[in-house]
Amino acid sequence: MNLNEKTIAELAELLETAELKAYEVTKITEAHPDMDWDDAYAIQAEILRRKLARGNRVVGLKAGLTSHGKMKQMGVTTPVFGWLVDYFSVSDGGEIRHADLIHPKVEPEIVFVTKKALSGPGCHIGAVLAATDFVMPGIEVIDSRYKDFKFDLKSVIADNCSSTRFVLGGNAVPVTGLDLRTLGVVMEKNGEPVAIGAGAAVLGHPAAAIAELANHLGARGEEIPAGTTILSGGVTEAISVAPGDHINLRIQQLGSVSVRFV
Ligand code: OOG
Ligand code: MG
Repeated sequence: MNLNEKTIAELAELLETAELKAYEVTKITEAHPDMDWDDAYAIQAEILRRKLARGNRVVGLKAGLTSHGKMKQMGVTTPVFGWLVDYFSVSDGGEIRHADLIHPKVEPEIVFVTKKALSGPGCHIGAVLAATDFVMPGIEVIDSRYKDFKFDLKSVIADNCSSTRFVLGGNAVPVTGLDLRTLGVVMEKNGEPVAIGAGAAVLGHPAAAIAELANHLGARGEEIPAGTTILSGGVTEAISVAPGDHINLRIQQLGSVSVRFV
């Protein structure tokens, strides 16, 4: 680690305040070009610590930058991991106030809910499928706190991977007999298909994103507990939204979920 505790606390405060007050900031690697991966995850953890101290609770985890579409859009090559807290969750068919956010985008995601703990190193898709209770469709809303939604990997990790809201819905389907690679994914904005893909876009198999998360946590002496909801990462590039937009995500065999921006 190259940053001291005070700098980590200051950067966490900067990024969390930008999130809560919905304004953009300069990406933090400009002032701290020497920060490393551990610094980035330490800032992310400090933002979570602040929220937990205020009474928020963790309701899920996420992997991001797991598909070719996302990596290409953001110009990066490595998956990143973050957490989801209570007020991020929006009900299916619900509304999100655009003015509460900076420059939100939506992503179509296959969401896993576990029934057994998963730990790494060595976690693989077989272990993930054995530990999965069910999968379901989810719309993730991301909102980078950085100017023009532009960042590098360390900056985005510190910013909890742009997390801000998510919507779960559709059917909760057990994975037995389901080929997650060939599940078709169609996301519509105002009735027009704007993002189309299949599960294999996520690391060849969406369960691989969950395995990578378990391995990432394993390297830190942590695991994915049973009963965890996990977003496996946008299948396609993220789509910008404006007030008035209605988003509907359909995933083959998993049903649909929708949200409206007001
Ligand atoms: C980082 C978050 C990426 C995903 O599903 O790929 C993410 C970003 O693109 O802002 O949530
Ligand atoms: Mg995502």
